Amino acid sequence: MAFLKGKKILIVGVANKFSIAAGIAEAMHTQGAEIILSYQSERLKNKVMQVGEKLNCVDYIECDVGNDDSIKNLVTSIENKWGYLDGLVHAVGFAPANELEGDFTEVATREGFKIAHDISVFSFTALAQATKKLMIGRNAALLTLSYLGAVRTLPNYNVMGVAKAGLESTTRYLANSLGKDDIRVNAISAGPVKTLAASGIKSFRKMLSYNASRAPLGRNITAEEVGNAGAFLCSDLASGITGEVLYVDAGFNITAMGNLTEAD
Ligand code: NAD
Ligand code: 0WE
Repeated sequence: MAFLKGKKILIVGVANKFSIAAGIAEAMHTQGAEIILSYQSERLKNKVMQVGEKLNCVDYIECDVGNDDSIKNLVTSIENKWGYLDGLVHAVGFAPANELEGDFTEVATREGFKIAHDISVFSFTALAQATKKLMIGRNAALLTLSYLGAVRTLPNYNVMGVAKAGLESTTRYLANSLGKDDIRVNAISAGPVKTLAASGIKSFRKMLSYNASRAPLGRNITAEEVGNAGAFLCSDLASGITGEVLYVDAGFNITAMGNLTEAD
C-alpha cells in the first residue's frame, strides 16, 4: 500500500546520500510521494541531485534557511511548479564548530547561540509561515528532526541541545497554531547516525558504540528507519497525531543503567 500516493512533499536538508533527509526522501518515494529537494548552496547541488535522480525528484531549488528572501524564492518556485503542498520535512541543524567541543559553560557564546537558534530552530517556523498558504485544508504535515540532547545532557552537544529543546517546543506551538488549518506538526528524535553533520564530531564512533550497546535493540538505527517513521507521520495514517516527538533510537532513551557489559 503506497500510503503517500499523490502527496507533494518538500524536503529541506539533504546534503548527500548519507543525510537523514535522504533516508526520508527514499522512504517517501517508496510510498508514492512526489518530491522536491532544496539544497543549501551551489556547493551541494550536485550531491543533492544525485540523491534526487534515483527518486525521480520533480525539482531542485536552492534555499539558505537563514535568509528570508531565499525562503520566499523557494516557496514561489514551488507555487509555480505545483500550486500547493502536502508536506514539508525540515532536517536542518547547525551551530559553529567551536560550540560543539568542550565544557558548555566554558565554550558557549552569544553569537554561537544566535546562529544555532536561527538556523536550527527559527528556520522551522519561517518555513511553516512561508508554506502555510500552500498547505491549508489539505491534511498536510510538517516534520522536523530532533535529538535526545534536547531533554538530557551529553558531552559536547552543548548549544545544539538547547536549540533542540526550542525546536521540540516549536513543534508543539506550530501544531497548536496550525491545527485549525488541518496541518499537523511532528518531530522525530533520532538516534545517532553517521552523516556529514556528524562527521565533524570528535569521538562520534565511540558514541555510536555506546548507544548500540545500551539500546534495547542492541544496535544503532539507520536513516531508512527514520525515513519510514517520517513517511508514516506525514501520511494520513497518522491523521490523529500532532505536536508529538517520536523517538526512533532503538529504544536508547528509555534506559537508565543500560545493559551492564564487561566494559562496565
Ligand atoms: P546532514 O549534514 O546530512 O544534514 C544537515 C543539513 O542541514 C545539510 O543538508 C545542510 O545543508 C543543512 N543546512 C545547514 N545550514 C543550512 C542553511 N543555512 N540553509 C539550508 N540548509 C542548511 O546531517 P543530518 O545528520 O542528516 O542532519 C539532519 C537533521 O537531523 C539535523 O536537524 C540534525 O540535528 C538531526 N539529527 C541528526 C542526528 C545524527 O546523529 N546524524 C541525530 C538526530 C537528529
Ligand atoms: O544534531 C546533530 C548534529 C548537529 C551539528 C553538527 C555540526 C558539525 C559541523 C550542528 N552543527 C555542526 N556544525 C559544524 O560545524 N546531531 C544529533 C549529531 C551529533 O552532533 C553531536 C553529537 C551528535 C549525536 C555533537 C556533539 C555530541 C554529540
